[in-house]
Order: sequence, then C-alpha cells, then structure tokens
Amino acid sequence: MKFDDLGFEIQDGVAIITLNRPDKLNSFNNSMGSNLQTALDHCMENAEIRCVLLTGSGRGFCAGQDLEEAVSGVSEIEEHVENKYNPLVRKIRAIEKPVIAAVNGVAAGAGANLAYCCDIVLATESAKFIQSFVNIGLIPDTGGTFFLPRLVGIHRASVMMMLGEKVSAEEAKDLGLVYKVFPDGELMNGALELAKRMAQMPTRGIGLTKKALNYSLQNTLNEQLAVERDLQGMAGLTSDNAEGINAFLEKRKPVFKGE
Ligand code: T3D
Repeated sequence: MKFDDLGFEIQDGVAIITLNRPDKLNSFNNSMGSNLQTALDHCMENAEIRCVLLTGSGRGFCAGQDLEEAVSGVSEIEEHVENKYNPLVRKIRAIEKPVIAAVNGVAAGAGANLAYCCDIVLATESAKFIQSFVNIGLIPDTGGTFFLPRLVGIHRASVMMMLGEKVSAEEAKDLGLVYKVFPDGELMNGALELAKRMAQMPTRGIGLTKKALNYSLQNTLNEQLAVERDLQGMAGLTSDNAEGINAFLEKRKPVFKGE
C-alpha cells in the first residue's frame, strides 16, 4: 500500500500509519483524508495486522483541516464533515484491534480529536494539543464533543473548546488524555515497543473489549451487563482463551495467535 501523503508499513504485526504532509504540519487535505480511510480499511481487513500505530512526520502530528482547502457554506461543510472526518472516527472505533496514537508534535483541531478517539494516546514531551476550532469560528468535530467531555468532564472540555488554548503533553497526561509522555526523540521507540507487545496479545479478546467499551458510552448498566455476557461468550470460544488457561496451568508463557 503506497501513498504520497501517508506512510504505511507493517512491522511484526503492527501497521504504522504516518501522516505525511510535514510542511503543512500534516493538516488534512482531501487526498490525505481519503488515503487514511483506505489505510484504516486495510487494517480492519488484514488479519496479519494486530495493532495500528498512527503518527505524523516532521514536527507536527496533525494541524486538522488544511485551511487552504477549507470549505464553507452549509451543504459543503456538512458534506465534508460527513464524508471526510466522520468516517475516520467510525473506522478507528470499529477496528477490533488496538489503535495507538503517537503524538509527535502539535495536534490541533481535527488532529487533536483524531488522537482522542484512538484507544491509547502517547505523546512526545514537546507535543501540544489544541481545540483550535474556536480560533476560526468553528465548533469541534471529529468526535471531539463526544470524547472530550467523557475524558475530562464537561467543564474542562468547555474551557479547552471555548478558549482554544494550548495544552502541554504533561498537562494532557494529568487530565487522562495521554497514557505516557516520552522525552523528545524517544517517542517512536517507545510507541513501537508498546505496539509490538500489543500485537502479540489476544487480539480477538482486545477487539471484543473495545466493542464493549464502545457500547458502554451509550448503554445503561443493565444493557451493558448483557453486552458483557454476550461478548464474554464469544471471547470464551477463542483459541487464545484456551491457550491462556493452558499456559497458566502449565506454568509457561502463552503464545497468542489473535484468534
Ligand atoms: O472544513 C471543514 O471540513 C471543517 C472541518 C474542520 C476541522 C478542523 O480541523 S478546523 C481546525 C483547523 N486547524 C487549525 O485551525 C490550526 C491552524 N494552525 C495553527 O493554528 C498553527 O499552525 C499551529 C498552532 C497548529 C502550529 O503553530 P506553529 O507556529 O508551530 O506553526 P505554523 O508556522 O503556524 O505552521 C507551519 C506551517 O504549517 C505554515 O506554513 P508555511 O507558512 O511554513 O508555508 C502553516 O501555514 C502550515 N499550517 C499549519 N496548520 C495548517 C497549515 N496549513 C494549512 N492548514 C493548516 N491547518
């Protein structure tokens, strides 16, 4: 899979996707947006891939919409959000494999919200997160108004979205938006180590866990207990479940196949 504006490679079960428009801080033009959708579809379908790592090239992660290609007007902008950004969020949440964002620099607008909808967010020390939509008179999209209040609470989300101030990587970690912060220059090694470890884990079980978490965002307790019952039934049929139990009883390390 080859694109001009998107790196795609597979290493030890990890698909590494690199947003690659460094001169524009990897902001989304139409081509990069549509190529990212194609790459995510491939990650969904290819059983060899057991973890996805999303990062950016150069000094930015992603500066959101390419403002030179920005659209305006009700129908155009709605169409743009529906066909360009919404599918990215839906695909990342639907991939039944872990998706890790390695935020290597500034993440602004749709770029920040793209990171927040991933399963795990890692960041380099100098990264900044900005809900920059307000600075150009827009509202947060790319799932931001769904994930951010759930992650940090409605008041903090309001501050971030209404003021559009920069949030540092350490502050984002304190807020629960980032799992780990790495010293500059060490992010990719750390991110790859984690991604490769996760690619050896019980992928099917992790995928079903992600499905349960997706449901939990909208379900009542009773509905969620039913989801856990059903998905646990499916997890209990996986060969990785049998392998995990056998390895425990035989006092050896399990070898998971992701099935
Ligand atoms: O239209 C729709 O579909 C609606 C959907 C909207 C989704 C959105 O994401 S809206 C939000 C769009 N993004 C922004 O408003 C962020 C704009 N960028 C910035 O505010 C700043 O660039 C940053 C705070 C992110 C970083 O600042 P700094 O000082 O580190 O870098 P810089 O000098 O501003 O940018 C470096 C270059 O990248 C520069 O190009 P140049 O002058 O060297 O040729 C700059 O123009 C370019 N760049 C940065 N962000 C964008 C961009 N070019 C196009 N679009 C961008 N978003």
